[in-house]
Amino acid sequence: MSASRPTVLLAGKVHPRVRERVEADFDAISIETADRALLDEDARSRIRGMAAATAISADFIDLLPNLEVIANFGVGYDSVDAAHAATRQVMVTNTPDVLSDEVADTTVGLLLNTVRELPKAEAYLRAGRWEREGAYPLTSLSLRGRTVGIFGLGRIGLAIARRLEAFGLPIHYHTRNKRTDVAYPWHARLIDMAAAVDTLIVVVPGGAATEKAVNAEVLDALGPQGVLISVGRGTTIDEPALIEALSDRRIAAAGLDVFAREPHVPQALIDLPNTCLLPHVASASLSTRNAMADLVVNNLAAWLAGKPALTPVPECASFDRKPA
Ligand code: NAP
Ligand code: 8YV
Repeated sequence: MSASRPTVLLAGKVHPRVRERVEADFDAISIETADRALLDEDARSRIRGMAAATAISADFIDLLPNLEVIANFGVGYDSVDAAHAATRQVMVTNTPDVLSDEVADTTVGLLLNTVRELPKAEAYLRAGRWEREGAYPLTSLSLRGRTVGIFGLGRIGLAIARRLEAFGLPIHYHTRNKRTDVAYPWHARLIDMAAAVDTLIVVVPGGAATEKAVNAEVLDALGPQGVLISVGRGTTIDEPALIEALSDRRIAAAGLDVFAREPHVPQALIDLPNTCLLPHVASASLSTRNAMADLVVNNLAAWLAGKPALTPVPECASFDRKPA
């Protein structure tokens, strides 16, 4: 340990670039999970910063008396108890903007794969079935003529909307607050938007406010031609209700990048013919993950040097420092 270098905890399976930069600039302590048993008294009292790639509870935060900042790897920080951190004036940061375009690109790909069955068509070719059996069957679904509803028109939702506008699709949205900078129809209630569209894209943050918001009623309002695309958090979808709606063809298909209990994916979703499933890869390119890693470490470096956080979460904005 060096007296002049703050101690930073690497919690969880951190990105290699986060590890490399933290080890170069700070005294690093690594633990695989945020488990109190993994830190002795000395380590607990030394830790001033944390790079988080795992769930961080209020209890774990309270274990660290000199903690000043938690830099979360990801724009979604539902796994960090930011409200509790704020009560202790512990700064929490996330990684907004640097991943929005990547996630929006992936969402459009997932939508196309879901309605036009491209992964299945490729598997058909690779299995030699085109040559043996003839053309892949025509898809019952198409993007043409669809109306899209975006649940969560924030940074990523808007990037998705702009892309889908270029596809010629009308866009609606549901958020708690109506935006003043877009002309898309706004719905105050999710269920009303679901009834007005046939393609629902979910990109809201996780947490209690959105838990199981996409339930059986919303899926029924979407209707039998309905396509659900989920890239926000799996907890926002009532998964058993979704499985029933897909099995009964009360909606047509679903494309999912996120799941309620990752990395577990319910076998019923895997077995259904009308799902397209990805293992939480929307931001997972080398370049975007490196940009996220840099933002994590830059936030730690700024806060521990007495400067404002670069990307504080809203819960902590009130005690962010003013720029010099
Ligand atoms: P953002 O800019 O904060 O946007 C969030 C949007 O959701 C806002 O429009 C917000 O509007 C709306 N919203 C929040 N709570 C709501 C509620 N209870 N009911 C209705 N609308 C609500 O966040 P972002 O950068 O776009 O990221 C969104 C989420 O995407 C992240 O939190 C993360 O969970 C997820 N994500 C997933 C991946 C992936 O790999 N699959 C990658 C990146 C992000 P109002 O505040 O007006 O309601
Ligand atoms: C990451 C994400 O995959 O930013 C988010 O909220 O969900 C993704 O970009 C995740 O945070 C890292 O595992």
